[in-house]
This record gives sequence, structure tokens and C-alpha cells, in this order.
Amino acid sequence: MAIKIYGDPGSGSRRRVTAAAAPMGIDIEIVNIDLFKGESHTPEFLELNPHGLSPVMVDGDFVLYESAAINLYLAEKANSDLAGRSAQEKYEILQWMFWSGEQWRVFATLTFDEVIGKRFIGQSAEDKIVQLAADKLRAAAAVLDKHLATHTYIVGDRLTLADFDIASPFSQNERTRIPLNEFPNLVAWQQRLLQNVPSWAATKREVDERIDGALEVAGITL
Ligand SMILES: N[C@@H](CCC(=O)N[C@@H](CS)C(=O)NCC(=O)O)C(=O)O
Repeated sequence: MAIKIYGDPGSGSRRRVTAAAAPMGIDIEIVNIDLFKGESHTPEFLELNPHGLSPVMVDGDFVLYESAAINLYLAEKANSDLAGRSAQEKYEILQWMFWSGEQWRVFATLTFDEVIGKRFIGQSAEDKIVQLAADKLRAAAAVLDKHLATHTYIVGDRLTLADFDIASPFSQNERTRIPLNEFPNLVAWQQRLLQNVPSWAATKREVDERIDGALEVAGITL
């Protein structure tokens, strides 16, 4: 039975899983849910993830949410080196994944919710929140940019799960305009991922089409 991934094609978190599954060589079946219709808050979906968030993975009777955890599970299942070739490398990848969740993506998500999410419910962004998130992202990006001046990828100079986690904010960056383009090594690394990882390029097109389409239908100009 195929491993199912529930999520919306416009979601940067689903993108992290679907883009990583391809180079891991693991078969997944994508089950589309429409976040704009609140489909992650139906009683059936809340059985899978009571937080009402996607993606969710279902492998037989095993249910898992949080995309970083899903990616680690898939990597172990596929025996993929995207989660590390040695114990040391594995912990370095985990260091960046934990950092990404707590110091990086959270502020990108906050920006998305303020700048885009609120527009769908007829509200406008709180400037103070957008500014706080931008300051946090800029401080983190300065460190990342320095790291990427001497590294081709985040860990070990080859693609790992850390790259998918940390590249995630670029999914919405053209729309949220978070200040990542100020950092040349960060931009060059993102371009490298788009050029070298076909699934990262394909899922960018998928996210762009979905979100730009939803904005157009709702008559929202950013
Ligand atoms: N940390 C979570 C984030 C999940 C998340 O924020 N998912 C968003 C889409 S990117 C969602 O499902 N939002 C639906 C909602 O807020 O109603 C993960 O990595 O899976």
C-alpha cells in the first residue's frame, strides 16, 4: 500500500516532503486537500492531525504529522543518505532542521499569515508583526549567508534534508517579499537547488500556480 501524503499543492510544508521524496526514491501517493476551503479542519482530518495542519503522512495504520518528522521517517524507510551518511552528519542535519523550525520557518510562516493569509479573510497585515518577523529573518539570514559563502549545500556539501527545510521560505518569498534577496549566497544556494534538484523546481511551479491562482480568484493584488 502506497504511503499517502495529505496536503495542499500551495503549501511550502507539503513541498518539503514531496520535493524530498523524489531524490529519496520513495513512492508516495499525494492526496490533495484544499486549505482555502478549510479541509484541514474537517472532523476526518482532525482525526489525523488535531492541530488542523498539513502535511500528514499515512503509512498503513501509522499516522505522522510535521513535515520534518515525515521526511526523517521516509529517509529511514528508503535507506536514503539525505538524512546523513554518518552519525555526526545526521546530527548536523538535525541541528539545522531543529534550528529551521524554531528560528527560521516560524517567522516566514508568520509573515505569510500576515501578508497573504489575512487578505483572504478581509484583514490587513499588522506592520509591527511583519517588521518583527523581518528583523528575525534578517538576523538569521546573515548567519546563513556567511555559512553558505563556504558551503555548496547546508551540510556536507551535498543535498540533505536540511536544504529542503531551510529553503522552504523561498516558496512564498516572491509574494511575501521577506528580505532574503539581500543575501547573495542565500540566493545563489536557492538557485543551485532549483537548477540541480528537479523536484524542487517542479514543486516551485506547483506552489506558484496554486497560490497565484487563489489570489487571482479572490481578487487580491499584493
Ligand atoms: N510545522 C508544520 C507546519 C504545518 C503548516 O503550517 N501547514 C500549513 C500549510 S503550509 C497548514 O496546513 N495550514 C492550514 C491552517 O492553518 O488551517 C510542518 O512542518 O508540517
